[in-house]
Amino acid sequence: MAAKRTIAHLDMDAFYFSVELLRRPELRGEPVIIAGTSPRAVVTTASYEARMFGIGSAMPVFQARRRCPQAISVPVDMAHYREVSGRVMALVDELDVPRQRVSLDEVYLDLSGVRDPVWRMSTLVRRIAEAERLDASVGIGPSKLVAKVASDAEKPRGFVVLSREEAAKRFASEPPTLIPGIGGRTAERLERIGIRTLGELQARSVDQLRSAFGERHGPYLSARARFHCDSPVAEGEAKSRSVESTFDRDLGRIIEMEEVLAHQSTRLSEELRRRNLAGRTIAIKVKLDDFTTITRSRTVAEPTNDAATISHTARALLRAYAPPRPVRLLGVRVAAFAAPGAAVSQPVRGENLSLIAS
Ligand code: TTP
Ligand code: MG
Repeated sequence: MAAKRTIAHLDMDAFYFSVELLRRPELRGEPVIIAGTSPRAVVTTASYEARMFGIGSAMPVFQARRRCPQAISVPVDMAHYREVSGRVMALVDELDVPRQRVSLDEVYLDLSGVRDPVWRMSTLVRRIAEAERLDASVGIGPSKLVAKVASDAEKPRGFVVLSREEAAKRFASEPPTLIPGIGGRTAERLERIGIRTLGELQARSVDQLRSAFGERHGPYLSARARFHCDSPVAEGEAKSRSVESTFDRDLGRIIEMEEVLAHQSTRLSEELRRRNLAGRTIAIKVKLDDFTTITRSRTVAEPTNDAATISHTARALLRAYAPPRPVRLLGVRVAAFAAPGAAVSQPVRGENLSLIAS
């Protein structure tokens, strides 16, 4: 059995919004969305006041406006958020423990063997508050999974410490999608066999899940539901890179879509080359006008970062899928990177032809 681990997950509260608030204090207490300005922009984050209207990340701005017409819209300023994030991460680094930054506002720390991890983390939160005037939530547990879910459980300014068993019990009535790694599609399939909560998933035998979900996925679901997780806190480079864009108007013709994919493939290729990365899996993402989102992927023989190969594969995937409705978003991704290059991961989430690492 592996040695007992102590993992913390730190996640800044309403990060982009809180950063904006510092230079625009008049926004305090207001429903605010941070979003792009194109007609098809989506909300990157919302103030907690705006969230009370049911507004959340990734919601199209027009929909957010419908729910809360008085919401104040603030444009996204990535450069600024990146700078603030850098300073927060510098404070994290002062702890001098292994850490894995997963996005601008989210980081795992491996505090195994460190004395008084709870005190260390509360000190860190206080330092961030003093130095940057920003709040964060923390989860602490025996794994990344427990830590992540715990950090989310009492936001904002949450501080939740749980053992695996406590987590399994505490979140038993939550939907399976609470667990990172269990997405909407899996949840639908679970529901079809009568599983609506983590508790119900925990109660099923591995054998039953194996027959419903297969040799690998079945046991995985069973273990995740009971908060088993042994993935390391490792500052690897990003596992994939992608480019995607939401259009100002839906695309109906395949030829237009192919043009977009070709352009995206070129950008992605440049980005991969710059970072000395090449991957074997090429994928497309398509969002239809009814918001149905699909991804299709293909694995090629050799790791590639070649624009023509990426573009060719993306086009083939698009043709094979043959979007049944107008398309509002297209994206291309390259994953399954080969040799670990000298790449530095810089996760960016956003919209409108953004480069994304995950
Ligand atoms: P989150 O940590 O998911 O959200 P948050 O920090 O805004 O709010 P919370 O208090 O619930 O943690 O994401 C961090 C930042 O990443 C967020 O401020 C904006 C950005 N982001 C996007 O750009 N697109 C997205 O879909 C999400 C979820 C986040
Ligand atoms: Mg956050």
